[in-house]
Amino acid sequence: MPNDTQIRIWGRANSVNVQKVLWCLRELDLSYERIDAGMAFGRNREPEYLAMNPNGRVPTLVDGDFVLWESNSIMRYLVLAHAPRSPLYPDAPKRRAGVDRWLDWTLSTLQPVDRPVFWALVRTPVEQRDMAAIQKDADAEAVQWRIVDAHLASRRFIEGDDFTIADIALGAYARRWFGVEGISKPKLAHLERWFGQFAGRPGFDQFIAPPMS
Ligand SMILES: N[C@@H](CCC(=O)N[C@@H](CS)C(=O)NCC(=O)O)C(=O)O
Repeated sequence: MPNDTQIRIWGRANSVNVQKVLWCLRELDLSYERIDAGMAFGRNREPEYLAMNPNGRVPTLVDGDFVLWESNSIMRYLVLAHAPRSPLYPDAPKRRAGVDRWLDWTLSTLQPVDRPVFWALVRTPVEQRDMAAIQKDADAEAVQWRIVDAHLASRRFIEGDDFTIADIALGAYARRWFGVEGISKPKLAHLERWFGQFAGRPGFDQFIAPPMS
């Protein structure tokens, strides 16, 4: 394993945005140290943390004297700085733009519809759940997953033959979508087939597949 122990990741391992970064680090075979922060762990509202990341959110990357927040930007940086020839984030402008649009779409479109469903079914006590409202939110999320499903009809991975950081970003959310129970979800065969390829990838098995919390 290369000597990259100057990489430090701040953030709890059950955060989807931290999980993306951890999966990416594993794909790149980079070593790092992770420090728990956020929710029950606290630390992210302390002045030292806010000096690194004024949002008070996780993850934050520290690489030597370089500090970066925003999980998708961290994934891009990790490839460009530590594995610039890696197909995880392709060089060719059109291929890179294809990857970038899914990274942007995940933040702008998928995350807002995933959040209420995930929080209601994973982080809310059963007796406090309003299942009718949750089903409505799940239906709104399904609309977005149908777009991914249709795109995958003719592609092995989201942007073609190569696994990229766009698969990581979408895959981390897909694990939540497939993992939540108690709502009705449409059968999306292409999405299922695509998601089924990730089992066995060490970063997926270690950081994404474990029980959600
Ligand atoms: N767009 C940001 C979102 C960061 C974010 O909202 N992180 C959540 C966890 S997924 C957070 O910090 N929540 C507060 C906490 O954990 O205390 C990113 O992708 O890094």
